[in-house]
Amino acid sequence: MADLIGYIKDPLLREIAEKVAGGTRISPAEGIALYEKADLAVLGLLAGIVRRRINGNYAYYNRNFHIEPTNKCIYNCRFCSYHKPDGDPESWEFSQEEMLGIVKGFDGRNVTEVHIVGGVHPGHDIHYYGQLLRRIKDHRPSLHIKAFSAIELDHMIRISGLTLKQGLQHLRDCGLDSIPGGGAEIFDDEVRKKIAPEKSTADTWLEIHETAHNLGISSNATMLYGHIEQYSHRVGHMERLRSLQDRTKGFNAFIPLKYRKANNSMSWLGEVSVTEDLRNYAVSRIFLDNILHIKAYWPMTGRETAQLSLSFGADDLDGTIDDTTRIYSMAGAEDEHPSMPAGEICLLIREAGFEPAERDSLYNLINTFAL
Ligand code: V47
Ligand code: SF4
Repeated sequence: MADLIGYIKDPLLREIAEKVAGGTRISPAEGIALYEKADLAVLGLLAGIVRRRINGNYAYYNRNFHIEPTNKCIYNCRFCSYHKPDGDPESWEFSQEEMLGIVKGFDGRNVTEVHIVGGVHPGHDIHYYGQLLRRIKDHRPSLHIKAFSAIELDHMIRISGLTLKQGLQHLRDCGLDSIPGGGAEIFDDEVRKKIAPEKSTADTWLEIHETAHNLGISSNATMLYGHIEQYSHRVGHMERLRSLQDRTKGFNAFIPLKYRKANNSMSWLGEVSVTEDLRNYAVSRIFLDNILHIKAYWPMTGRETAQLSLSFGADDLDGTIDDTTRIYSMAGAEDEHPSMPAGEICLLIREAGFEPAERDSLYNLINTFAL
């Protein structure tokens, strides 16, 4: 593949391409140049080189389900189609019994992970969520619990009067295994203030993840793109993640999340194209040389874009989900009842020319035999 670089005519792009092929890190200015100047074919070529260097021909997936404890939220992010204030007739919350009931519904079924994320409930503190973690672990000790975005953590720890370190230590002791990537949005303060004015700051998001990493709790990172941000904001966001990863090595995966326009107050912006999605996967794969996995979260992208993204740097499709999330269908994603059996995920991966690899939540291989 590296021989093809000779066909790149633009001198700056050829220089960047040679760096990427040689395994040298690119600068933020070069990241912006890729977004601005490189066409889809060049980006696919370069992202493919990095992807194969890190992940070979594997495309990962896992067997998971979600619990969304509540859609009640004290914040009002402009892009969010999901949240309702406490007391709103469309607001809801599960009791701990009901959430445990969801976990028990998977008894005897081959799942390895539960992903728990919801709105920022005004009254639920760290002791409430700690108890939930303990009850899930008591019931099924081997289930990996990936739970609570940094925004939920910030609130639940603050109202409990603990420091971040104490709060995360407590949750870890209760059974928290890793932290999902939500709430990162875009780190640039100006853009963040416009799309999520009340939300925890970028510095807080990063501090929570760094504290967690230092306590041995790994995490994911997201980036919400395709709204009012510029390419420089995307690169600035990834640069902050890349430097944190240099210090801690605690991020498992990076998950670009395309802004979806249904039922929220930014709908007038529309949505970016699938081409832009693929270009964005590719630049993130090239830029984030120290985050091993790029996840195409299929309930949000749709199955076809997720499949295509494997040729533009993504190496992970998330999991089987089993119709347990509503966040994206409410924002306009095509799959109203997202659920994909492992066999179907494997087929999709094979059709794209890659080898399906079932993983656990920390990307240890579970198996690679054909399903
Ligand atoms: O932070 C909300 C995003 C995130 C919209 O870590 C929207 O494995 C697009 O972080 N259009 C929460 N995106 C979900 C999340 C996640 C999902 C899957 C896997 C993992 C993981 C993490 O959802 C929020 C926000 O960025 N979001 N509304 C919308 N209209
Ligand atoms: Fe609340 Fe999260 Fe929606 Fe923001 S994105 S309003 S924090 S549920």
